[in-house]
Amino acid sequence: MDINFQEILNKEKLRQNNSIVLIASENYASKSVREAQGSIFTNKYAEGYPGERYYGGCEYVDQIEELAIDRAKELFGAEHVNVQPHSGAQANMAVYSATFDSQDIIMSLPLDHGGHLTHGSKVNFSGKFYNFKHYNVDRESEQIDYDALHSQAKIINPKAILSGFTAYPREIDFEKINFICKDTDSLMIVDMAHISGLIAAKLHSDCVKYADIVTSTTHKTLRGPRGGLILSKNKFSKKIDKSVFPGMQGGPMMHTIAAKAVAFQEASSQNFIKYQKLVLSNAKLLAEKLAREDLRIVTGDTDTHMILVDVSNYGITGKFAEDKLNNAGIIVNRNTIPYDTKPPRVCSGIRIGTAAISSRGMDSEAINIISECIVDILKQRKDQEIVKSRIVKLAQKHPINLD
Ligand code: DSN
Repeated sequence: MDINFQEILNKEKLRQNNSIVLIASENYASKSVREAQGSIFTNKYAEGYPGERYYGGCEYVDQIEELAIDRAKELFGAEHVNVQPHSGAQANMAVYSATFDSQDIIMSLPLDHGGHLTHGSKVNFSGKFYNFKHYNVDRESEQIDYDALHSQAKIINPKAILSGFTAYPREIDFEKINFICKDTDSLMIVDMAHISGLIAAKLHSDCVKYADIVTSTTHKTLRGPRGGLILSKNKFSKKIDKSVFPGMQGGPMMHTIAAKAVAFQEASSQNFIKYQKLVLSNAKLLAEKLAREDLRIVTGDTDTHMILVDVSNYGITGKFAEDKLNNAGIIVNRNTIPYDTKPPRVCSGIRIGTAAISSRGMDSEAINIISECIVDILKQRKDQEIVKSRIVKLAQKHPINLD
């Protein structure tokens, strides 16, 4: 046995079991998903696609990839699916390479308004190699102003409008975005990484039926293995497949594709819908409770798994809040809020998500405790160790199956 590995693994198990994860992009994959990901499919090279591989011995990996594709098509109602991207960032990279040249204008929400790093940030390949122009959220409502987006798109005349965000707590009106894209003759591209579980459960406006191309991760609200996914209309299928392989990647991770197949099956169950309803009700309740304690909820509310909290009312920064909460066993990440006056490493906000705690079966009773503990720490009105022991007790009452 590798003692060093085992020791570190045990410490991580303890950390996961005894803390409360409120990172909006994290979740707990099921034992079946983890077994598939740890399976012997990890041993197999399979460059190419089912039936067209560049290696022998691919008869069963072909079956597993086809199973994953068919299940994703069924789950999301997609015409074409590529399950090979190693991550959401690589899915986006493959889509841009398939669709744009360096001059084409792509409209997106910038990182500091809730977009993702790969949506044109200057420090990322997307901003370095592609011509992104940004739209912003409205200063007052802190939400997408669809009329303003429409007017801006008419002036800019983009090749594509990218929506789907990383720190945006409200429902996105994909029907409206589709209308704007049609009216301005732009491609509609959606990165649904954060909300794919809600969309699979039909608890968020659907983007797959409207968009030309949709990218996603598979591990956030969708609760699968860490990985990427591309869904598209049939007319983009050849370009996208070619862009993923051989364009951007070599051998697909067949063990992860196997785990995606398992996760898509899980996400099509009634239990998954029940779970996503809990994710949403927990987020609403937590937002309400924090607002009652004078924490400002960005946009005033949430319609998703995510709450963006402006902590500046308490005279503290997002960084301070992240550190203090982390020390008490409550894991969040600092986040910029729209029109933030503080630099990104410091920020005025924290981002909170309820996907992981809901997977542990936590409900309103737990939310009461969590919100009290958050406020106890941020107001520095209770000793950190006292709060931490309350959090450990709560966490142990809702064990995660990590074996
Ligand atoms: N999508 C990012 C997040 O939301 O945490 C990670 O890339």
